[in-house]
Amino acid sequence: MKKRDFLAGAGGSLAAGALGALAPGLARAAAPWQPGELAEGTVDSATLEALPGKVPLIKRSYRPTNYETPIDYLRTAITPNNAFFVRWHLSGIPEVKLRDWRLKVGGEAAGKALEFDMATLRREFEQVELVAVCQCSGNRRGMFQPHVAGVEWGVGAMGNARWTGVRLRDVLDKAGVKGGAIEVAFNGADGGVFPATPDFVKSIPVDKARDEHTMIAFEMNGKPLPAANGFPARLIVPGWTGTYWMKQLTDLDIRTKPQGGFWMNPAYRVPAGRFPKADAFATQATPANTPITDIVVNSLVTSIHDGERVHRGQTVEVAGIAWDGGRGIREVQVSIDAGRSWQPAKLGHDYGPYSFRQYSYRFRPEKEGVYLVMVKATNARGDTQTMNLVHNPAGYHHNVVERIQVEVV
Ligand SMILES: Nc1nc2c(c(=O)[nH]1)N[C@H]1C(S)=C(S)[C@@H](COP(=O)(O)O)O[C@H]1N2
Ligand SMILES: [Mo]
Repeated sequence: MKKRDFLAGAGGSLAAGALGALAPGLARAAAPWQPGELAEGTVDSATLEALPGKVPLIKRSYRPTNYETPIDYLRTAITPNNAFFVRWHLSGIPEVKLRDWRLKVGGEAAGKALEFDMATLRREFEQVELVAVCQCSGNRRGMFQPHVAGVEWGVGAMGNARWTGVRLRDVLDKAGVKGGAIEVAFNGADGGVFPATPDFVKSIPVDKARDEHTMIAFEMNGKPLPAANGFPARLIVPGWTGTYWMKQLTDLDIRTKPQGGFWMNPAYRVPAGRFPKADAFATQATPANTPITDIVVNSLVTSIHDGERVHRGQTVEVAGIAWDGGRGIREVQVSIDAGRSWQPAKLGHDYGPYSFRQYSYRFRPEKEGVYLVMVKATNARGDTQTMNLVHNPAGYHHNVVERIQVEVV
């Protein structure tokens, strides 16, 4: 089947969905620069396509909708709404109308069941704001060697935004959290198109749910959430990977038992002991593995690409962003000699520990030749990026120090 036919067909069968109406007039272009570590087929099959209200993003899959942010939009500390990446697991994504939308709170460990519409949610609880990174667990999966199965993301399955909403804790406390509560589970309005597809339901430990920074957001950078990013409300689970950031949030379930289901286990697991110092998720951990929790410290170079050519005596700027799971970035170091020596980069404005932090470092190569540039971020706890990939079956936590060749002529 040719790509045109595929898009036309998918558009037809999805016509009722908010994102389904996008197929007919999709703007398409060749994809921009992508990391050299991606498989050739992955780079070749990626095109730029504009979802409604979005600039052209790198399409990784159409159904479900998985679109990656091009590196050009990751130069700023805050990612624009119209360039923010889009990740859905299931293909049944309804168009949620604000007037029909309700948030239900209940469960065995809830004092009582409650239901909110948007006006009540906004009125009854204090509004809070937080700048925080949403990064897909599988960001950079496409760069794994050997290859692992899943969406073949490059470096742009992430974004940073200022979120406005209410504290999840305040909403839970209104219902009442009983002593036996161990997890809070949540569901969104989306579903599978086949009954056999497991619904996307996730949970977090009750302590993380009651953390003062965990929130139900209805605004992103001062605007209502885009449909593709979860209108009208989504969870913000600062420091933890995107899988917990439930979009089109409809249900909160205060639980006395661990949440089951495919998306809690076997999905979204990391092998026990391979990654040091992660936030615990004790009610879900097994001897073999544990749910992925906080984001590992990482950085991205956005000013130059591998294979860049410059002239002798020209100033080269090594700039980009660094982030982690909420300890905050303490230092970004740059090497221009393949890791033999390291210099500190200048850090940009501090938007708080859950945010991207910009950095920049300048040098002027006087000699011709190939300079191997590396960037390494360290967080406030002293965690730093790895020099070699820590392999794991699902392709998570890729935070290998980038190696960028700059040819000086
Ligand atoms: N309802 C719903 N929420 C969801 C998902 C989903 O498939 N359905 N995917 C999650 C995952 S894995 C990620 S990485 C983030 C992506 O958020 P974004 O699409 O706003 O970038 O949404 C999360 N919330
Ligand atoms: Mo994700």
